[in-house]
Amino acid sequence: MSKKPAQTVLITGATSGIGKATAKLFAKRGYNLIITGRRADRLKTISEKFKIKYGTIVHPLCYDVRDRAACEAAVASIPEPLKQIDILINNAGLASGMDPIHEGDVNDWEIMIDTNLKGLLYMTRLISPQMVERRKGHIINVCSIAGHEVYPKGNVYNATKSAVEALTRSMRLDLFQHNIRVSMVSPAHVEETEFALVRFHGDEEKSKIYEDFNPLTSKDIADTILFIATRPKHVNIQDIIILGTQQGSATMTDRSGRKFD
Ligand code: NDP
Ligand code: 8X3
Repeated sequence: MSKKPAQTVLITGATSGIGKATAKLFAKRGYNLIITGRRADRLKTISEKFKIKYGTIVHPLCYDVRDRAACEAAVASIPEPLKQIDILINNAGLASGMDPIHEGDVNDWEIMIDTNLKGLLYMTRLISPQMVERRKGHIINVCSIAGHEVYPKGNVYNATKSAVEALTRSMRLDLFQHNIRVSMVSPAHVEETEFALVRFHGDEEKSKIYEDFNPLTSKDIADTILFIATRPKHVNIQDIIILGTQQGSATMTDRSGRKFD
């Protein structure tokens, strides 16, 4: 019996955190990978490591998801055997700054809107037509608990993730009749990521937000994404909202120490 060809998964923002952990898990499972991000050195190291360790195809694409022309050029450059993408994981994203609305930095706002929203849209617009044509595909958006709950000083980040939540539902309405699944995962705090460092503009002190409780790990989210992607074909998971056990909501965290180490 001939072996089923490996599926191809494109993961945006795979140079660190959730995207990198997800790439590792899918590589381990034998998927062909296309990994993206802006840091060429990391893409090179990760792809070489995964190729050797897991014997899978890993194709790096270095570009900025905010740049529409760069997204188009990157997707056009994908080599023929990988052009048919089975799973698109829209993960690249960030919070930039955490200020009350009247003190917010408009530059931070534009970065979040352009990355979390426009980047996700550009990539979806480029990849989804071939999925529709083949009547085969799965789009998994990395949303956040911030797309379900707002919190003080979360304003624009909350707005972008609420938009991801709305888009995920709306995309499904457009795509379900083409046999395309659209899902999302909505995590609360996740460590083993650069999220806090990026949010606080590289301030290491301010970024120490995970030390006094057990947050989720990037692997927890990778496991969840793999679970979503590997359900039987007739099953489409809309959303998995996932919090660490020491979190009650986006704003309620038991910071009395790490209980599960
Ligand atoms: P990281 O900062 O570790 O990872 C973010 C990834 O996105 C990096 O690979 C980065 O790559 C990429 N990225 C950011 N901006 C761009 C851009 N303009 N163009 C291309 N790639 C970009 O954080 P996380 O792993 O935590 O974040 C991943 C996703 O998870 C985000 O959408 C975030 O909102 C979401 N999330 C995170 C949570 C957390 O607590 N950590 C909780 C809930 C959701 P590079 O810098 O190389 O471009
Ligand atoms: C990241 C989690 O709670 O900082 O999306 O918004 S939170």
